[in-house]
Amino acid sequence: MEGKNFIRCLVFIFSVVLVMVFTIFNFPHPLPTSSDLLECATNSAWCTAKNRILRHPTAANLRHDHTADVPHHPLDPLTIQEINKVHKVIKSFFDKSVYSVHSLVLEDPDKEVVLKWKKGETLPPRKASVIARAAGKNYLLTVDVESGEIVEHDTSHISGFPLVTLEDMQKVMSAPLASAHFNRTIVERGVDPKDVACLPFSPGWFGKAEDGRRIVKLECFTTKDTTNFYMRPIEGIIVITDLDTNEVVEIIDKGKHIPIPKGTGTDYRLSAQNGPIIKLPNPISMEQPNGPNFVIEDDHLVKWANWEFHVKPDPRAGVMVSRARIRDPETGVLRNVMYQGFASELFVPYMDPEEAWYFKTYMDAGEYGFGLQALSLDPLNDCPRNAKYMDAIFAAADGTPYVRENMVCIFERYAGDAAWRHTESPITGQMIREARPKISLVVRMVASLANYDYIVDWEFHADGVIHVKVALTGIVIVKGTSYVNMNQVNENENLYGTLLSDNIIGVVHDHYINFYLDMDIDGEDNS
Ligand SMILES: *[C@@H]1O[C@H](CO)[C@@H](O)[C@H](O)[C@H]1NC(C)=O
Ligand SMILES: [Cu+2]
Repeated sequence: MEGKNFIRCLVFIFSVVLVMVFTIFNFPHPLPTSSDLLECATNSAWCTAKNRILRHPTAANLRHDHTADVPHHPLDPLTIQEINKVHKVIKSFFDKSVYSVHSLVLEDPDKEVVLKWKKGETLPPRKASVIARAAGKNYLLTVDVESGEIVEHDTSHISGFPLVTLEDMQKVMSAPLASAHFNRTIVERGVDPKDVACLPFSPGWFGKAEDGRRIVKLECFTTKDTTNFYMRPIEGIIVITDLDTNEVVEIIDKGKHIPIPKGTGTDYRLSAQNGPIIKLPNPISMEQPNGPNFVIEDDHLVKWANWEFHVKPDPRAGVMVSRARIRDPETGVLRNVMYQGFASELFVPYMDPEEAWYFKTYMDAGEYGFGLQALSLDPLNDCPRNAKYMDAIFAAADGTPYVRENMVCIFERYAGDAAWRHTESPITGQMIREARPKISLVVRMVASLANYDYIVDWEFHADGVIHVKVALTGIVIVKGTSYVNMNQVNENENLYGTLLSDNIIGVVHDHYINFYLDMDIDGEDNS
């Protein structure tokens, strides 16, 4: 590559590839109980399964003990010790009143401060940005980790609510069962309330009667005769619930004539497949006889080929890539490329105007936390053998830290392709043949947002390309219908989707993913 043209070769292709594949994955137990979620001391199926949601840093079976971790870089996420300190401050701030923490993350120092900072220098003051809720009020707090000083910001001009925590979801799922009306209508449809699973979909504001309340709509399924309850919706029932009090505000009870789709043939696990033979391929692995070409310094700084960047797990954004720089091959100087990049929001609107569907406009990052829903990766299946893993330290709703193991994997990818090659024609008399392998570096996480699994890759190439790929897999969310055949559908009728199987419609919808990209190619004067 010509040195002078080097900068022109810094081409950034951000393409979002949405691949809808109905694939096979293991979800060990559909509904953990709240005690599993917080303690995991019991030997329930959820606790003994691979993917635990929360693990306390004291758990003896953690792969890495993070209790003594210290920050090395101004953008390093808060450590266990730092979160513990902030937790103490919040607890005394709220005194004895009940509160919930919806976000507790590092308040990033100003960009100029980060840009000026050099390794070995003392870190800028470590601060935590906290979003909490108590007595029906939102709090936006900044806590100085060292001094414990707490600043409460005025939130009176801000509308809306903080994200729904895992604990909120856990708690609200059983709310409908407290309603006799709900039980009655469920039983009338031939469903035993014991088999019901209700999930909180699309929090939001749905009308004046709910003004000022943190409202979510629950949609319910039956888990009877299937692991894949998503295929067995109890269509038309929407339970409007207050997330703060767990109180059922209203039950929309329509669609009584719509049968619940059958459970047979819905198990997505490989072990349940029959008919055409589907089997997992033999294991494949890539050799790196001389070891990997990258290092992760001080837990978060990745150095590979000519690239250097900072990676951190974030409860809302999933993975944050910061201070991405590339070494100029002529001068050896590290040149700025991107100050920070992350998935800022996912937006999934369904396009069915019916009562039980119109509000399904998920904003997965802001409503549920793209990172909070990124569970532990399955080594060798989610990432290749040569991958290294990064754990996340997040704060639970009570403000205490927990460890999400193996949330991010980093690996070199080599598909056997050449990056550049040339063989000189023998007629010139020059015996030259040179081929350089094409290797890239991938930073990956997988967020499981209820039915969907988003695989997000930040792929770095030695020619300066950063390629962001999003793949979508998991299960489609469906709508119950009385139709079993398109012959029954009046030609003027709009199904707002496709009849996929007996009594099942796949509703038309989109997936939008927005990225925050602060590009700093050779300086901040970028647009
Ligand atoms: C509804 O059914 C569930 C499960 O059988 C039960 O635990 C609950 O008490 C019932 N609720 C009411 C209000 O009867
Ligand atoms: Cu979809």
